[in-house]
Amino acid sequence: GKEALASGAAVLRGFAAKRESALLAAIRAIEARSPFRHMVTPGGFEMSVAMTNCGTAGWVTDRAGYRYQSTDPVSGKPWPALPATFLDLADEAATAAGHPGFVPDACLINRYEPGTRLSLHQDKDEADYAHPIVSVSLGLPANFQFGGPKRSDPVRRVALEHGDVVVWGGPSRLFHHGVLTLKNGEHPMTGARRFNLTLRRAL
Ligand code: MD5
Ligand code: FE
Repeated sequence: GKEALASGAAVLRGFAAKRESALLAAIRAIEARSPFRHMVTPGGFEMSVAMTNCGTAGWVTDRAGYRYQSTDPVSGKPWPALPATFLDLADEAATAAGHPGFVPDACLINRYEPGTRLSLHQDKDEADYAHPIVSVSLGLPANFQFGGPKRSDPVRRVALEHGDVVVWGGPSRLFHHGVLTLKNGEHPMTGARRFNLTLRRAL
C-alpha cells in the first residue's frame, strides 16, 4: 500500500520486491566497473557508508566539495549506464506516488554495513528540486530519520525494509534526513548489508 509520510512523500511498501533479483544483479554489474568506495567530506571525514553511482552523472564528495560529475574519479571513466530495471522501477514508483514522467539521469548507490550511518542532511546538489527522488531499500532493515525544512525541526523515525520504495517530492524533497546506525543482521539476499538506491534527476 501507499502511506503518506509527509507533504509530498509516499512510502510504497514492498514495491521493489518483484525486482529484487534483477536489482541486486545490476548492483553487482555496476560495482564490477565502479567499485563501492568511502568518499571524503569537504571537512575531511571519511564517510562510513560506501558509495558508487550509475547514470550520466554521479554524486561525489572530496575535499573540494559535493557535486555531480560524469566520470568516476576512481576508474577515470564514465559511470555505468542506468540499467533498464532501475529506470522501469523509477517510472512506476514515481507514477504511483503522483509524479508521472520522472526520468532519472543519476543513481547514487549506498552500501551500509552494521555500525555505519548517514548523518542528517539535505539533498541539494541537483539542478531542479521540482523532480522527485525515488529511494529503494534492499537487504537489512534501517531506521530512517526525517525532519523538516530546518535542521532544528523535530525528527521522525521510519523503519525501511527490503523492497520498500519511498518517493520524495513536493516540500519533502528538501527535508532533512538521515539513517541511524545499522544494526547487526543477516539478510538472505545481501548478507550483512543494506543497499539504498536513490534515483535522481541531477542535471
Ligand atoms: C538512504 N539516502 O537510505 C537515503 C535514502 C542519500 C540518502 O539520504 O542522500 O543518499 S534517500 C532519502 C531522501 C531523499 C530526499 C529527501 C528526503 C529523503 N527527505 O525529505 O526526507 O540511504
Ligand atoms: Fe539524502
